[in-house]
Amino acid sequence: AVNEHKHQHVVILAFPYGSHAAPLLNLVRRIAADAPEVIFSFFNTKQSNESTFAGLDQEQLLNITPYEVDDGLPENYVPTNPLEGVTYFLNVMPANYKIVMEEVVAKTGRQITCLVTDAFYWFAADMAEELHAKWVPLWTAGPHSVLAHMATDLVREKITTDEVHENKAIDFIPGFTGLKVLDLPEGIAEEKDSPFTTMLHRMGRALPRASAVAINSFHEIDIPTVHELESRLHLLLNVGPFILTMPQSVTPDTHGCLEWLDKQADCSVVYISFGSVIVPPPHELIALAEALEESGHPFIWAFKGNPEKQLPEGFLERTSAKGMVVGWAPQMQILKHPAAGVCIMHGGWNSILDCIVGGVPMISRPFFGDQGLNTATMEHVWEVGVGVENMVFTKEGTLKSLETTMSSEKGKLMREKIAVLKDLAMVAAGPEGDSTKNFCALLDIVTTPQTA
Ligand code: U2F
Repeated sequence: AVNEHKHQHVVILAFPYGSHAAPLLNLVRRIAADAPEVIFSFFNTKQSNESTFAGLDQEQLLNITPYEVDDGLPENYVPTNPLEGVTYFLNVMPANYKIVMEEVVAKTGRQITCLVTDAFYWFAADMAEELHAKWVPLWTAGPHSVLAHMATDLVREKITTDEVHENKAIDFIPGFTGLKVLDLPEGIAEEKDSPFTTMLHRMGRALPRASAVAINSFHEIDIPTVHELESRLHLLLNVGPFILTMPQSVTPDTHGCLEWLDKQADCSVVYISFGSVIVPPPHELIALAEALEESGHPFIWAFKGNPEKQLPEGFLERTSAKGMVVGWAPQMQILKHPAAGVCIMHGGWNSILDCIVGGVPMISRPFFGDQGLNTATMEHVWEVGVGVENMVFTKEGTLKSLETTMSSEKGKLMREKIAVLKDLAMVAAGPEGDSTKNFCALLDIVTTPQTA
């Protein structure tokens, strides 16, 4: 295919918030390594590029060049939280991309032959058509949430406003048995006037136009859902879990978590993390800390913020022999350690996959987007964890969830069930596995010319 590659120019459009740009870059790095003659232009905001490309030198980047797009923020404006900039960004796209794309085509002298984008970018369907290029979106989350967005019109047709309030079961989408209307991401069952939910609705309608849709998941995770997606798309390519299939940047263990885990009993440690954007509200942090202290389980807490200020007075001192409160932690390594017992989390898709690959049951407190659906799926469909009582941390509710997952017969079953998912993930990512074969198909689609 080397000759065919000579004229190919793949443009990547990343979404610069949460855990979106990094997995996309990891996917592109693996494709680029196998297609040295193709050029890859990676478009993202300055800020997100800085963290996404941190620690990678040109040798590792090969034929990938990062470019900056406007983030839409007013001059000298500093957002107070990581998600505040999203609305500004959504307002300037896709125009911000178009400007830079034209410049890069002029600079490189190569027409764009394929757009690899975050799946959010519905507008790429039209862009690709105008360019006579292919469109390959990456859905960075799970199969249920993307199917829910694709089924938005169907959900609104089937479910009345009263039924939304009654939290009706969703019995008309394959793979959704056990799930209810209120588990769906906001803005699906009832239209919501927000740029974010409008984007996701448009995405759901646009994805069937893609040459192929890549997803950070594996075929066997949920066969009915995967089959339904396959029937709605030209081609669905499960190429995950990325932690097993794509190059990863290593998180250094600066606090010595792994050495500390070596001294703990098997399945005894509670690991706590809420991903890259969420900080639970103050009273919930306190309730969670109190529950942890009372439960007596050893723990590692990857804490975003200032633990001295935000945790109960004296908590750090009292628990210093039992627990570690650290900043950014080597999450996957921790969850793979035999001492890991349960993961308290927010239902973020990457963390769900980390738990599956680590074989560790979950306690989830979802906040937004796909997190509620991910939580309900892991609890009611896969039965590998629980959502916290009423979906907020209280001391009593958290103690109950810890008891269920760490000490009950039900918890043991959860551990067995997640071990089965883990094995399926390992097989999928292995040499003969589905995700490996799908990656080859993806590589071919992205790097060869459009036929007809
Ligand atoms: C958004 O997710 P988040 O970034 O909030 O959360 P995750 O999908 O769970 O990803 C967190 C990643 O950060 C890693 C961890 C995951 O790969 O291993 N990590 C770490 O290495 N050390 C730490 O101390 C803490 C985390 C969004 F909010 C979700 O709703 C979506 O499901 C998700 C995917 O689209 O993106």
